[in-house]
Amino acid sequence: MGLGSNLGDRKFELDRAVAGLVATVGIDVLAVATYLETAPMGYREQGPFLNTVVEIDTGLSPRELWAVAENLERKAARVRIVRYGPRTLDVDILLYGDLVLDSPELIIPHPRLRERVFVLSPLVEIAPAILLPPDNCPAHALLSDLLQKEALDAPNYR
Ligand code: PH2
Ligand code: MG
Ligand code: MG
Repeated sequence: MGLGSNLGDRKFELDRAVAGLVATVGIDVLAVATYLETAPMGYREQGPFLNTVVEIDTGLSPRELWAVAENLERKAARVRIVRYGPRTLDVDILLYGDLVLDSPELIIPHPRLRERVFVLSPLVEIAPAILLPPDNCPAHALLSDLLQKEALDAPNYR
């Protein structure tokens, strides 16, 4: 699961979301990555995010899990004015084992997972050898590509 917050007490929001996952019947939390402060991607005119990734074991179906995520967001009284804009809490299903699901409501793996350092970095921290479906691409390889590109794009690069 990918967690993000850039409104209110961001650490409190992530802590509460993790506690909510721990307290959910049918979910075992296996690992929580270090909270990472990240610059906003997509819509830039907003405050920095606190992001993390949580590894869980679950008997819930993807749809049931999605409902849990929605509930956690609702509890955080999520406010979101613009798409990709500021929010108190965002809870995304990043991966569900090796499952590939392409439905109107839910896409797994998360469609923007491979472009996002703020997801790949905590993901690789807790699952260094993870391979992404459907092509078994190593997440750490995607991450180092992105970090290299970022370094080249940086304004102070010469
Ligand atoms: N979430 C977004 C859009 N942009 N940027 C960062 N750094 N972290 C996020 O969690 C994030 C974002 C939409 O979900
Ligand atoms: Mg998101
Ligand atoms: Mg979301």
